[in-house]
Amino acid sequence: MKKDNKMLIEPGKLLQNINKPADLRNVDSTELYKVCEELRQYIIDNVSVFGGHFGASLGVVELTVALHHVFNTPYDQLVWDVGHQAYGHKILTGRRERFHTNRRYEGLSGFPRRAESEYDTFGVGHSSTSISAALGMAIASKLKGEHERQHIAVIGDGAMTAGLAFEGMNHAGVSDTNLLIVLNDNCMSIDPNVGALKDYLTDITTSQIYNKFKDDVWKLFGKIEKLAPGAREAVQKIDHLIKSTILNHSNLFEALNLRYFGPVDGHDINHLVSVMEDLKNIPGPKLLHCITTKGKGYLPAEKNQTKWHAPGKFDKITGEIKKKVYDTPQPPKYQQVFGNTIVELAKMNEKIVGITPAMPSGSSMNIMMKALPERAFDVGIAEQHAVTLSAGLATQGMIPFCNIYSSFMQRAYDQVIHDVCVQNLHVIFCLDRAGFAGADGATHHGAYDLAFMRCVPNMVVSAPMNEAELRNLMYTAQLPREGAFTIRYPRGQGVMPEWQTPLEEVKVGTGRKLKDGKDIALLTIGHVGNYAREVAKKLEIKGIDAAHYDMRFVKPLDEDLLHEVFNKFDKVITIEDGCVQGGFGSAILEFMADYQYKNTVVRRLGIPDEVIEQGEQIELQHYAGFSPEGIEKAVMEMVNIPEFVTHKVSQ
Ligand SMILES: Cc1ncc(C[n+]2csc(CCOP(=O)(O)OP(=O)(O)O)c2C)c(N)n1
Repeated sequence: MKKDNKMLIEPGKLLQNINKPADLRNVDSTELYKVCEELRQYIIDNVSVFGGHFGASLGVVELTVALHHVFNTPYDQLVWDVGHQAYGHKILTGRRERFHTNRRYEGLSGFPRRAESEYDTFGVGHSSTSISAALGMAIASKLKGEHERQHIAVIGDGAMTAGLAFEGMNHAGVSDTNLLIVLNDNCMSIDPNVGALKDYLTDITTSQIYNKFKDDVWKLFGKIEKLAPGAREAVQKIDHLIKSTILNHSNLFEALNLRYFGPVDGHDINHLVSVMEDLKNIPGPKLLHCITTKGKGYLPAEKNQTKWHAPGKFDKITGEIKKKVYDTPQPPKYQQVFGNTIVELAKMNEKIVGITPAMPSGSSMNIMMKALPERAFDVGIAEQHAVTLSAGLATQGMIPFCNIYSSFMQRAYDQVIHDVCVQNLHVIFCLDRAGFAGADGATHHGAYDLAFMRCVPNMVVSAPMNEAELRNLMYTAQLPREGAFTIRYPRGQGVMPEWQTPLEEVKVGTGRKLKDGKDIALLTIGHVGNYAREVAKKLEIKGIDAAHYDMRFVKPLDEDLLHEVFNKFDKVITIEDGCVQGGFGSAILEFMADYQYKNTVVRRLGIPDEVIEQGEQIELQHYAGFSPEGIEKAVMEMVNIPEFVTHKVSQ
């Protein structure tokens, strides 16, 4: 971090004196709007220089200030859903001075993280956990006799589409706890929000008769607050009844036994404060529906909310997003290869359909959604549904390409086993962001997929080393066959500027010998094969002759190729951008044990058995020991220090 960069970002006059929420509570309520202005500006100043999530935090500035002003955090417990919108929260809770390290190696996490602050009550990154987590806290408080303690879950309308959120509400409604769910409704997920819930929320928001009535009830409710509980309950009943009658449907949240309040303007700080003060005194589970604008206060972000979800660095004056400029053509991102290739395949094979759970832009499924809208589906933040929907489609002979980020697939594991593999259905899983995800950190690394997919029957597990391989694997996966087919690839660019290669079938379970050698064999899976290729070339100059095999499939393994390797080499290194435990290297060790190869020493490089936080992908790979330097070092150790080799069999 250059010091001068940090110095550029000066907090406003009020903000510089707010080092914890208690300071905010001392700010006169007439000045809260100024705090909001300064906080918003501070987020803009920081993200424009250092990058990160953007629109979501701008949209909840007033909510953040109101929540910390009204509630007694950290005693009262505030849980942010996903957590990409919690920059204001971080800045107000003692982390302003370190905020320039946000999402960087050894810096602040881009998401709330328990180890980072007592104000981060729950670690997040994956969506829709907030209601269950806050309810757990609320039940614990009740059991401990802490009856005044408040618990607040802030959840977006996108995150609200997930089954987990409904599971939480279903329980909350009968829990008799001090739980407040703040629904931050901006009509957006990363891309525009989808599904019937979105229409329902719009219906409540735009119903004029309902809103007029609601305002009147609210005023009345305020007046009778000090009266006997019986009077209050009577008003509540009438309120409920009329709300249900006025809306086309009965109120969804009230039907789940949650008192519904709103919709309110989520940018009116004074109104928010007064509403929250009221809600604090209303016991039991309740929901406050706030209407906000994603990107509020920064026009380009308000206008193009998807682009400004996480824009990278930008010029805050002109709104120009900074992009690196290259003299030569660059390789595409793997996701772009996926997005274009699925359209190409779908035009050839009418059974192909595309499914994404809320990541059309991130996965590039939006290319198919545009080209063949009736055959590509964004199903909302609903990974479990995405997988079972794919299974259902497959029973009818359709060929679903279900594209899910590797780490989000963790949520749909039962569906992969129970709904797809046990029934031997032909579903193709494209796992994007496999391996280290980079700045999103621990919650987003796609570390475990090779391990958790390869142990399931009726499943092929593969990883392309480059763009052409991705295309060929996608082509192969949609050919007539039974069972599931996983193709995992990393975040970021491949290696082939000329990536539009002809589509060719790959024989399932075959790898490629890319270089012969005699001193040591490097076995790789996926994109890291490019590192091994680079290292093998470099080592030649040092007089070390390393062979390189791109295994391409973790399941089934290319046993012929492996027999060749283990009959020829007494030193082998396996390399994967995935967990060493149970992953590709483990599969190789199992092969070795099964065929009783005793004379080869194997070292496994990959993601170690620990939680690794954020950083550039290459920084993290370096830390884990499988960057090009790490691979070279491992080879040198094995080749030059025989004593080391005999004692250290694996990592
Ligand atoms: C389980 C899971 N799936 C997908 C994502 C990727 N993701 C991050 S934020 C986001 C949109 C969330 O929308 P919403 O809750 O409405 O918040 P907003 O960004 O609109 O404030 C998505 C899909 C995720 N974090 N977790």
